[in-house]
Amino acid sequence: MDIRFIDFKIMGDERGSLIALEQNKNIPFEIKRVYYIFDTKKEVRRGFHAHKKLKQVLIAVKGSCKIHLDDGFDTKEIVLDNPSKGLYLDSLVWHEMYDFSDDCVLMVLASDYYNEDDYLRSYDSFLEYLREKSAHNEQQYF
Ligand code: T46
Repeated sequence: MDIRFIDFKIMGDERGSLIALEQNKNIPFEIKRVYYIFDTKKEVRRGFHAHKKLKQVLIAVKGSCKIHLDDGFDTKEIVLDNPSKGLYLDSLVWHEMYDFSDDCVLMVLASDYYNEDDYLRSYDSFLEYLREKSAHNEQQYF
């Protein structure tokens, strides 16, 4: 699975640290939306979807959480626990977030506005969408 982390430059001095996020620079798309998830209980698991088109960068700006990733072939568990590291999440990756620390603030930069039609919210519909897409690509190729 092609998972990409982005290392953000920390501009620190004796006063503390600062990170700047810029669209089409250290964030590889135009940023249309920012949201953040916080006060999530440790035992809660959320996500359980993939996006058809949306690209996102996830950053644990405080605390930590884990992410389960699944592209229909491979799965991976990754830990986000560093505000200077972003997880680039391409479209068509099933993801679940879990094991949130009490203080976790998970900030997400997204390439588009909120659109419920972009969500594949059942695992079966995700696999079906992948199958249809690869059949369509094969047809175009031959
Ligand atoms: C994702 C992961 C990482 C909105 O109205 N606008 C928004 O921009 C968002 C993100 C959500 N909502 C509504 C939709 C639901 O009624 O807020 C409620 C909670 O959203 P959801 O259940 O989708 O939350 P998560 O944590 O399962 O997923 C979120 C994002 O929705 C999703 O795109 O990739 O975080």
